[in-house]
Amino acid sequence: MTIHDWFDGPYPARVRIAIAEKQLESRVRFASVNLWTGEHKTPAFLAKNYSGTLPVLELNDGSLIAECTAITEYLDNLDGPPTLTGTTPFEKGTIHMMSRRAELELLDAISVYFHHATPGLGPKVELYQNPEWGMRQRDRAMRAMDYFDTLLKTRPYIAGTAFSMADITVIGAFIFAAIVKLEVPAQHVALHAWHARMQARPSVQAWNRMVEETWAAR
Ligand code: GTS
Repeated sequence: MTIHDWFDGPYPARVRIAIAEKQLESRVRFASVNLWTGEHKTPAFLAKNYSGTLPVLELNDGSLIAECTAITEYLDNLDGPPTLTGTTPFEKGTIHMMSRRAELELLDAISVYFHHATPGLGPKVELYQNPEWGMRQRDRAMRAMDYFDTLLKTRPYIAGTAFSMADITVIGAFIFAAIVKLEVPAQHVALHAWHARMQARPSVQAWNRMVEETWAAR
């Protein structure tokens, strides 16, 4: 399997963390697509993913799966535990709901803020920007931080009692928040405590290490 991605991207991080959680590293190779030069918008890449976004999973027979949640579901169904997308119908539904909520309200909102209200990937890639829309999404993300903080006062993980894809989505949001220097307010104690626990996971530590080492080697 090949993952087409960019090493320190927050969305690619979601899939890389899922791969590490599932211990599938030996079955995957990574092919770099340079976001900063707009390689993800070239005809060759758009033929792999109509949306022109990373990451994309390419199977050995050439089949393609885009979208982090879809890729994570595929990987999760390859092998045994840990389960990232749930086992029972209720778990599956709840994890899907919470991951989608984390995307819509938090991660995607931060991404829109980045692309519309900051220089984003630069003028060659950001062909249309709407700063007002970007700032609204920034506010939306800040409201979502409050929501997830309240939620985590009552449960250890985003979707309930077990680590799941929904946690990985919020981890991706923290990664993007750090890139755009959007601070998670200190008063969100439960959210910060959850994040500290996530940072201790070997999958997240491996991602942090990989990013540091890649930057150091550049
Ligand atoms: N819904 C998609 C998914 O879940 O895979 C969103 C993917 C996405 O936005 N990926 C970013 C991207 O391609 C990668 S990164 O920002 O995390 O590095 N952005 C480039 C662009 O031009 O939107």
